[in-house]
Amino acid sequence: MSATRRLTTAQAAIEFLKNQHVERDGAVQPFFAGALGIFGHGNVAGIGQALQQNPDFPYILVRNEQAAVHLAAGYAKLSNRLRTWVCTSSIGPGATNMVTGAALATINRLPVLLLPGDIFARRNVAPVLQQLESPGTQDTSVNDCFKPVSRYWDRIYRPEQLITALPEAMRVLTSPADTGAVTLAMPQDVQSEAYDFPVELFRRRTWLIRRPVPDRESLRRAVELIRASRRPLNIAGGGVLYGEACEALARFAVQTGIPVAETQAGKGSLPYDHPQCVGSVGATGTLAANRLAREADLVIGVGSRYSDFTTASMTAFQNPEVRFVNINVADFDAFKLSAIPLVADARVALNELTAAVEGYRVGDDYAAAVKSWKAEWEQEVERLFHLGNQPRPAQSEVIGALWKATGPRDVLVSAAGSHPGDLHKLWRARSPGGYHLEYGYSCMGYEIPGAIGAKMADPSREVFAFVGDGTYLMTPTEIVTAVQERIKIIIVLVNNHGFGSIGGLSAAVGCGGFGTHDRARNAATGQLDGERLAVDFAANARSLGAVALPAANLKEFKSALETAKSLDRTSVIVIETEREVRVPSYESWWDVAVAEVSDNQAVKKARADYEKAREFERYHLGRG
Ligand SMILES: Cc1ncc(C[n+]2csc(CCOP(=O)(O)OP(=O)(O)O)c2C)c(N)n1
Ligand SMILES: [Mg+2]
Repeated sequence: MSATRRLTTAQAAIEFLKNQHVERDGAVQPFFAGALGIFGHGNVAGIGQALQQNPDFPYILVRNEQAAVHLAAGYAKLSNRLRTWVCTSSIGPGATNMVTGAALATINRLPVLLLPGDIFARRNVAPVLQQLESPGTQDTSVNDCFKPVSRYWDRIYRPEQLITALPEAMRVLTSPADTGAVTLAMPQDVQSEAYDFPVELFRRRTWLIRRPVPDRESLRRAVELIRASRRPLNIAGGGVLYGEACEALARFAVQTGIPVAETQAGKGSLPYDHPQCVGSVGATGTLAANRLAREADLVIGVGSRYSDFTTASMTAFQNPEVRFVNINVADFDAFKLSAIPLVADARVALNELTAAVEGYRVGDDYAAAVKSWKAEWEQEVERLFHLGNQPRPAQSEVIGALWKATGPRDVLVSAAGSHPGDLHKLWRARSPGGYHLEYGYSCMGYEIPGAIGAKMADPSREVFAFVGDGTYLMTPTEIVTAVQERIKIIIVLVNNHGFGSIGGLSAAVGCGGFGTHDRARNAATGQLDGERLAVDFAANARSLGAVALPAANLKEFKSALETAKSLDRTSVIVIETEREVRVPSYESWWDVAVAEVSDNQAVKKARADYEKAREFERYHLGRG
């Protein structure tokens, strides 16, 4: 008989998780920083009790379960996916609050482990508080909602199921190709049940984060394509950062002269002033990158999932001869756009390519075009940073002032609103991880908990959360968690009185900004076009424990930034901007389907333009 330890299911889970480590490039570290969550009757006596008896596995109380998952995702993102948190919730609403966070983590390929409480496995006392009943089966609960948004999902009906479920959870969480949210639903009664677990389950384990090499024949074909290409373009995605392949990318780009454009997740792969860096690409791309993409005969995608923003809804690549080589650890992504798939680690594949294409260099004309378009773009950024708009500044000026106040290692966190587009174009990234955009799910409410997670991942970096008024109103409450944990972040709240982004989109689809302004119900019209809502953001921030720094203009904004930097507490800077002065798009578009029939002239016109623009959408079915 092998040795056993008698523990509850919850105690065994925590004991196991505490002992999991990861190793990459020889460096070993614990995979979990601890647990985040909120207790209710569905986890307090099980997981709650287990956490209490494991003080070396820190527990952090958050204010909303969704925010716990965002915090874990932000932490994992700035840790290049080598560390994360466990998120625990009660059953019912506490659990379903985490579904949005799970989707965000899975879409962004960020590891988070969720342990939602679940209904009684024993069933005799059903329906328990918050139980979803079904007349057709007793084997369903709200936690089934996690199935499509988890990369691994399991329900632990018996204590011994942990012995096989936990290693599966770790396999997925530590897999660069498969990672995302992992959900282990934990029925409330089972959490507290004792079992004689094998001692082996609790030994220290180290999961090797592999760096797979590309297939030889695929590499040979990719090299052939590169050598034959005259207008090649690299697209750097999140995989470059997560795989710590920035230097390898820089060497490849410098040796070959191939310019590097960046996705939201990949921005910061090269510093903005690197000669080969042409900035953002796609729907929110720069002039330089979008022109290069349009004419490219070869696109080398590194660690990208080719979202519609990157491909400008499949209109970005117009050269009829364009081919793709995709370096990606995931088969799924590597095969996109009929590419030659290099299913491999980004760093390894780039190093091998660099050696194999020695002697190849882009032509002088192409290099000259890259240089001059890049210079033209930098001038455009300067223009937008200094519009001098009165009486309120434009958002681009706020971004410019913020950029000047930040240091090269500082981290900028954002996710939704007009900010991701503006920042993708204008932010001058200077270090890997410094540009932290959650743009897989673009989830309003990620910014504050995500920034707290980023700060926890690297306390040596100053972390800024850039949020709109709409986003702030959705989840300001994790400020309380930041205060509780004595964590300093700087929140920059740009108030344009509503949804500037969606308001602009609404106008573009012929709907005139309907439902996107912060205005009261108007008794005369029956619409939301009454007086402006007088939300006092500074008072709100103060009430939650932050230092509030309202700024009436750009000058005050700059001085508020200096004050915020000098503090050791979380602060919220509030600045009003002019909603209608926007950053344009640059020779690009995004497919948002306009109503096909309407009596409204503006909608009809938008539909006609839309149909014309759609003619540029392409399938990339490859050749050979
Ligand atoms: C959770 C969630 N709900 C809805 C949306 C759709 N959406 C995207 S941007 C936006 C408005 C954001 O407003 P604000 O934060 O004020 O930024 P602004 O658009 O004014 O720049 C909305 C509603 C979203 N991305 N996330
Ligand atoms: Mg707004």
